[in-house]
Amino acid sequence: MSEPRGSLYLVALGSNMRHRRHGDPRGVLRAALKALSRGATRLHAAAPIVSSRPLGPSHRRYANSAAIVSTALPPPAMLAALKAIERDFGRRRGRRWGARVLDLDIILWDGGQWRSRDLCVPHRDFRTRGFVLAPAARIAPRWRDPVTGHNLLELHARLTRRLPLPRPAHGRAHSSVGRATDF
Ligand code: A4P
Ligand code: MG
Repeated sequence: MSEPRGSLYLVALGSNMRHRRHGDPRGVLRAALKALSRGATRLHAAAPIVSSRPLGPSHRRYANSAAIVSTALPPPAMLAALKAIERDFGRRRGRRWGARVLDLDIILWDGGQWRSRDLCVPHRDFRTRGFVLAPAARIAPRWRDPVTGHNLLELHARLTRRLPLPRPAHGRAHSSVGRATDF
């Protein structure tokens, strides 16, 4: 079977609910990583699964991970593919930030930035979230955020040292950053 190469995406995975077949949130993420290696997507790297304190109203701890995925899908179709996997895992849309069996977010895309009504890439909040940056920096330390110009290792170091981030340069696309070769 041919490789569906085209674009690379950095995808964040989160779960804080059990699944009747896959078990606890770690089991859910392991199964989700397998799902990312089927169909229109290929899994290139997966970060070790971490346990994290919930941000927001949910009381249950999360399992989080990150994956590098290749696909021929452009960003809106990639979002639709991720939502289809979430649905397969029984995700129901409910309260924002409510407990969920599986959350798959697009964090970075090697094509740079994407803005539409339903999709914002890079993900709006990833620079302030350790549960995204820690796993992501393990698998793609040199992948550069096209908005701030910092790579994931730098963003993670800045977050853990609580250094302020420079103001995002909204609307400025850096065409030469974030390519696969930057890992
Ligand atoms: N959307 C826009 N941009 C994107 C993108 N880059 N990737 C839109 C994915 N979706 C994107 O997301 C809501 C809508 O955002 C989507 O329909 C899509 O059109 P959602 O997944 O349906 O709902 P959500 O996840 O409840 O909202 P949101 O704002 O995505 O929340 P987050 O940012 O995913 O945060 N604490 C810990 N420790 N670990 C976690 O993983 N996750 C959350 C959810 C809260 N607290 C957490 C964790
Ligand atoms: Mg989400």
